[in-house]
Amino acid sequence: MTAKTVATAAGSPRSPQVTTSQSHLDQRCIDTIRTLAMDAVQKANSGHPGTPMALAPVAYTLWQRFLRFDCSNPSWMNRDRFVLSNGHASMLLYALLHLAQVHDGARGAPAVTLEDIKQFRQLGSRCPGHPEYHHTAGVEMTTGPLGQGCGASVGMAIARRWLAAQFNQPGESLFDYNIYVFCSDGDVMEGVASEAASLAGHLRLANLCWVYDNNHITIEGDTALAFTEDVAARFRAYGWAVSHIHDANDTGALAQAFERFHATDDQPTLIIVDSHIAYGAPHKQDTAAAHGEPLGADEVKLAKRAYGWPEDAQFLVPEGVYQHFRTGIGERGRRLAAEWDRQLAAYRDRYPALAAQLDAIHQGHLPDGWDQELPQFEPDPKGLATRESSGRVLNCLARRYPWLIGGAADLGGSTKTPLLGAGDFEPGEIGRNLHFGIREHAMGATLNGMALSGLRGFGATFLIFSDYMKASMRLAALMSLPVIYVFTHDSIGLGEDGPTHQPVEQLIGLRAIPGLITLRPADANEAVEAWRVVAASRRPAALILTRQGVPTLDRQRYAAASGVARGGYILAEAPGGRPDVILIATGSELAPCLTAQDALASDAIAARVVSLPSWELFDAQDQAYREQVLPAAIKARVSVEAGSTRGWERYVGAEGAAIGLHEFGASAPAKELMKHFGFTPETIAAAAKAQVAKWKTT
Ligand SMILES: Cc1ncc(C[n+]2csc(CCOP(=O)(O)OP(=O)(O)O)c2C)c(N)n1
Repeated sequence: MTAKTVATAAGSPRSPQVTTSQSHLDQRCIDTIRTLAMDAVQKANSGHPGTPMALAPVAYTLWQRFLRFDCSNPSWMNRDRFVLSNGHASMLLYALLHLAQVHDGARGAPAVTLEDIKQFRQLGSRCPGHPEYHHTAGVEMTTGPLGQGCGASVGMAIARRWLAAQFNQPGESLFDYNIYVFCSDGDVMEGVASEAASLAGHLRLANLCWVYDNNHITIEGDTALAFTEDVAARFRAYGWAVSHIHDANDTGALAQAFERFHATDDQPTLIIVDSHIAYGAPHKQDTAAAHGEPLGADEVKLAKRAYGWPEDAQFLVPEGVYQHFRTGIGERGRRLAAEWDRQLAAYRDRYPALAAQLDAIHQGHLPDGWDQELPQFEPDPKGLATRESSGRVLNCLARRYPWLIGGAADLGGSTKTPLLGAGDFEPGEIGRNLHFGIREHAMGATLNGMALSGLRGFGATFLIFSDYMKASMRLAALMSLPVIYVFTHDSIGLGEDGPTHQPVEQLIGLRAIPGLITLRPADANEAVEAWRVVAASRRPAALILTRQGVPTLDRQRYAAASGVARGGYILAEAPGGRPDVILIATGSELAPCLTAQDALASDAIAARVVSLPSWELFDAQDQAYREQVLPAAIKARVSVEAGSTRGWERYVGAEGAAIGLHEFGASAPAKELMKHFGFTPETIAAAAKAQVAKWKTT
């Protein structure tokens, strides 16, 4: 080992004289990461150079010496996970993926080429502005919204613990991987990370290690502007083990901190690393200017000079660098993965049923016979709440779906989501009922991490509180993760809790998220079908369920609930099969439409009733089917949904009638509220008559 001093060129008073102690080759690798990041940001004329420059030695130490990651197979199941929660430092990750020569098996090509790095942030490059899951092999998740990587990592740690409990056998430890997260001041400030850290501490997730880049700089300047708490004390209070490394370039001390993490088996670890943003850049180091903008050509040269780098060389990967990565992380990962493959082969012989489950998890398949126990509900005018029928269906499904695990944000009883007899997931117990506590945002983020680890996670709360977890839901949709959200108490129909709890704009907000499926079943059998759709889907889905009872419709009289799979279907054809008007509803508003249909019939108006539980699924049907359900020629239309009417014009037309809410609800018994706000057969029938009259005269 040689000691190396890096002095910044211009001798700015803020520039530290940092002594490093690593071999010459190690230093060359570290500086390659730094200069690739600087050059890429400079060429793109946008991006964040400062943090990759600061964290290069930390990332290098972790990857080169500790990370168990097979660069030739980045989806190896027992790999350590590396999450860059401060996703704006994406060039740090891209440089690592490139230098470690991570291979994208699906494309049969390197995950990141030097050309990709030169095309940083350009259309089609494997190096987009922030790391994107599915887009670049080796990127464990999409990050950018600060805090989300931290939050998801807790789900990854939960999943790892669950996988180990489910699959490891005496002498056969298939799962023992760790989850490493790099995070910044912004991550540590965000509420979602704080919620998640609290949960991780409670659960004693010892396989989780966050590395906090304590550089004291955010966009607006020094963190002293807004962030003066004692982070170490906070994390200790959460139940974390905390180390503090005072110099990001001290790779020896960093290695010791990672070793301490490995030796800790009863709590998560936070390693606080003091670093200098834009390390080595004489005028930008330790300033917010190193954030979110290129250093400038002159400053890049000066920083290179400080590293002892050829000043005019760009995108330089000096001799020996690739080879050094190959003999470090490359060989270690390949050897470990090969050993694991041999272990798995023996495991297949001894535990074929478990091995089949593992394959299904890895490939994202459903277990055989997953839907065999799904129930059917008898017609019942009194019926039951869809949260109740959903809970029963969920339990039937879970019996056949061992890796379906989840819980609620302290509303298990109200959302009917506990898996009976499946045990709790707690420090001393590894069951399938998670208790997220009152931490909706962490729940959303955690579910992402679980899904990224192959588990089928569900999370439940009241629909109104979906707002708290929206950022994580958006990321789930962006990553196409099959997370399941169970949102109950879905309208003013929840009654006396009043406007603070009564969703109005939530449904249309969720429907606006690209890729998310929303499903608002109208009765118990639609709830069965909704769960069937959700289980088979590879996209995130939200079930929107009532608190109050709804009748279980007689499917001899009305169409089969299997129509739910198409998003919308003709539930009750108009008398004579020639509708004068179409009534369209979701959830609890469907039954009043059926009553209105009867009332209209006695006034010689033929109404068709369409159940439209999922806009997304219906919109995905072919034109012929949509035309069959909602024929363009029938312009008299009424939609009924106890939520915002925004968007319903898509189905009723600009001149159709949309019965919904234009204000927050009120505190009163549900039945009174439904009447007060106009969700009665009488108002529906009146609106239908007005529509019929309107379209007759125009
Ligand atoms: C939730 C969220 N809010 C705001 C931003 C915009 N943003 C990007 S980086 C950043 C702060 C950067 O400071 P820090 O987290 O300390 O990162 P570092 O300076 O160490 O790179 C902000 C506010 C974001 N990405 N995510």
